[in-house]
Amino acid sequence: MTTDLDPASEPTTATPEPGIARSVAGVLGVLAVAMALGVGDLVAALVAPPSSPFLAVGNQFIRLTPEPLKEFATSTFGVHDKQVLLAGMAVVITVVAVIGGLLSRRTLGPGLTLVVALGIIGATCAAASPTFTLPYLMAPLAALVAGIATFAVLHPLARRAAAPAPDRVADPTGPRRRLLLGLGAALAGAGVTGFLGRSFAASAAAQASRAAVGPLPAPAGTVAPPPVGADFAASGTPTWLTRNADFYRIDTALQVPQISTSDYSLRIHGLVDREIVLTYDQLRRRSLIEAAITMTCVSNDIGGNLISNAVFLGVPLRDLLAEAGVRAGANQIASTSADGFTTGTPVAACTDGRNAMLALGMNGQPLPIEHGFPVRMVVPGLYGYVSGCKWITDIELTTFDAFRSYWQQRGWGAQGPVKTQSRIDVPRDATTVTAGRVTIAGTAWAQHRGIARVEVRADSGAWQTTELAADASIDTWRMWRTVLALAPGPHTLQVRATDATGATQTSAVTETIPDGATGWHTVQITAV
Ligand SMILES: Nc1nc2c(c(=O)[nH]1)N[C@H]1C(S)=C(S)[C@@H](COP(=O)(O)O)O[C@H]1N2
Ligand SMILES: [Mo]
Repeated sequence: MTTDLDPASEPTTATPEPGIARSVAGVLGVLAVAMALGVGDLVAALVAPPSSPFLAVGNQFIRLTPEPLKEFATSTFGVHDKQVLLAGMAVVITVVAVIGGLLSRRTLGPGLTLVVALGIIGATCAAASPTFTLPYLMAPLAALVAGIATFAVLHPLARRAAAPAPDRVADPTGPRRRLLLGLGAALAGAGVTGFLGRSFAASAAAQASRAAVGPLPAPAGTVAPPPVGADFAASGTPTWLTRNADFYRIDTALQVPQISTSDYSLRIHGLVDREIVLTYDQLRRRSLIEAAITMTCVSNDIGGNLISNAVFLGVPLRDLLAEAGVRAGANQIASTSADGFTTGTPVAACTDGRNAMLALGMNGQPLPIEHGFPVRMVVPGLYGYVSGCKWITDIELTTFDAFRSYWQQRGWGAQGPVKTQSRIDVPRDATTVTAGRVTIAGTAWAQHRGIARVEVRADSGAWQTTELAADASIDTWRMWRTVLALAPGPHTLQVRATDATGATQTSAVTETIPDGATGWHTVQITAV
């Protein structure tokens, strides 16, 4: 064991002799932390996936992030906000680890203190998970032990390698070799545990379970075939149906819940006459409905693309609610997902005859895992944050006074009816078109009211009514197109929609928070 033999160097810390080289010290810090995170991730994958220290910290960050920052993240990074968060965390943790290593060039203390501090942060975040149970502490604990052990083993090796020559007469390259071996082993250990952790977490079990679902039962009754001419994709709008792989994805899950149908059950309770518990098989054996439903995120900015359309197959909510017997006074359905996220849906929207359902299928396939496999709620006409609970495991009949859902707790509206909106898909903002007859095409939506008219105008001129695509359903988006004569020069194009109740989309621009953006989508183009 080396000790500090040179007290004279204390005040300056500039004497490099007995200290570990800066580069090596930084690497030590990073490897100790990497090993901790790798082991933590692996143990979490085996014991309790949400307790992975790295992800637990990320999840806690998501839960605590102040609204404006979260809004900025979704509007700037869209559906990639999670990757950006994880990358940002990796950078911060690396910097902290390097600093920890650098502070430990002579003694173990500072580096160990840092590893312990990170361990405590990891454990605290895991403990703050809404689905916390005692086993959640195992992964952070294992991470802590792995981090301390790695640092405590590598540090003396590095000290010896940095020690002056007398130590090494017999075997001059020995200490360096052993250090390199140690560093290599730690790197491999962190890599292998991290890789295994990630592979186990992307549970083969849930994927296999989804593959084993097989063809879902046909819905009862006849279902209208997808309408012909429901989009103007040839003119540049999205296709009427969105492929599962292209369907927008928004959730707070850094790690998507992995559930096998055999483990799945749903409880319906609260203000009901009879509590019901249903397995996946019981759900799929019930009478099913199928309907195209356009889902929209409340965080969709004017002209944004957090909107998609799919055919969902599922159990009508009104049947389940009737069976449970909703008590008088219950006006809210509080839904909880396997990862603790909650939505709060008006009971009325699930019993008024619309196609509100617990969806098992999406576009002819079992729900994709990231869209809620095995079961999610879908309610036409409501934003996803109040109605689209994915990985749903619990439904409690309650009141709006008694329960505030995840996003309501964070300042968003209790009720989330989708606002009438429209978007210009072509030409895109800040592009150049050939002057003359220019095709303008786009998308409009007013779910569960329907789109009756879409108008466009150039340069604040007269509004011109556009051609609407085939009317599929009041619950789905509607594409539109027209041709405008545009002279050479800059032009401002605007669109507004009128829903089937006769209400025209407001020009007043509002933020997405608390209950959805309003305002006309406007693009600036140049005709040449
Ligand atoms: N479990 C869970 N369900 C959730 C969310 C979530 O974060 N967790 N986000 C909601 C929001 S805000 C939206 S817009 C929709 C998006 O559904 P999608 O990802 O299938 O498009 O899911 C809703 N359901
Ligand atoms: Mo959303």
